[in-house]
Amino acid sequence: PIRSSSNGSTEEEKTLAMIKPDGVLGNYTERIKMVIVESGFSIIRETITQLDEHRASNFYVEHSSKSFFSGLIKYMTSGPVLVMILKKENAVADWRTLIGPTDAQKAKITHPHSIRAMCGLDSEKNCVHGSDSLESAQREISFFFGEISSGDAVGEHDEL
Ligand code: IDP
Repeated sequence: PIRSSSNGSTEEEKTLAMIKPDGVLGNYTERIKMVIVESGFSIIRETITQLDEHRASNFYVEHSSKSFFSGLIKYMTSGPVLVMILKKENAVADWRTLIGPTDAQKAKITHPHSIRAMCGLDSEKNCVHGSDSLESAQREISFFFGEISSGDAVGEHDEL
């Protein structure tokens, strides 16, 4: 059950984080994980996987009509990705803040301490992914890890 809270700020949340192929191949994995832990997130699950065209297209289905879609799929299938479930209060929004804006070039100027500023290249090759809402987080966690994790607040007996 989801714990009730008046302002929502004390909810433990889970979000999906991904180090994209440029981040993995560029050897940023350990540095990014250090930032994650130092920022108060727990990495409760992780797996490394290689997306094929079908899975990448499914993951990014909301962008299938965009002009950048085919480039995005080519990029996302160009090497392995490291997928993690992160847990913390306000994990969804806080992870989005930590990764910075989509365009890594802009991130270097406006959010110089963000992860995308550290290891991203441009508006496509931006090194990391983060769920943009609780609903996306639940879908994306299920996408990679199955139905083990409903996104409900977790109690102390939760194995995750
Ligand atoms: P987000 O990852 O910051 O949430 P979205 O708009 O959901 O950004 O786009 C998903 C991914 O598609 C981005 O992370 C990036 O890799 C790619 N992308 C987004 N916009 C562009 C673009 O204008 N050109 C090329 N690739 C893009």
